[in-house]
Amino acid sequence: MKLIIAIINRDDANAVTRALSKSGFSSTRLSTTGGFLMAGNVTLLIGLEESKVSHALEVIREHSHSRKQMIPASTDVTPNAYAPANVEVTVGGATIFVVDVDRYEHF
Ligand code: 2BA
Repeated sequence: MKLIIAIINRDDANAVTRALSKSGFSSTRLSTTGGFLMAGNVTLLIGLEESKVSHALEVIREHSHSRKQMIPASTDVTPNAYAPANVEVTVGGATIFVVDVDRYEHF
């Protein structure tokens, strides 16, 4: 058995979870925060058979879209300094980890 940990954009979360459910995958949705942008995102936990991992990843990929976001080039605020220019970062899509599950119990 495998566990997919999928960090996805908050704006895609409903579409992804709906599509997963429609395809027969159970998922648990956690509200999370990215450590870099400190913006809300969503982490999905999906337990499944190894043979179904590719299908689940395809469903997630289909409904996750990367976005460009502007952030300050520096967070240092130095008195009398020019305001830092913004830089563009590309926020995925989805960040996915697939891990082995040693044991699964469901009571
Ligand atoms: P954040 O940590 O808020 O990162 C948002 C986006 O900021 C990243 O998009 C990336 O484009 C940029 N970024 C992150 N760290 C950076 C750095 N040190 N320097 C410059 N730019 C940086 P994604 O890579 O698509 O990541 C989206 C979210 O996925 C992340 O939100 C984080 O919550 C999660 N994530 C990404 N990689 C991860 C990893 N290796 N382990 C755990 N979570 C991860």
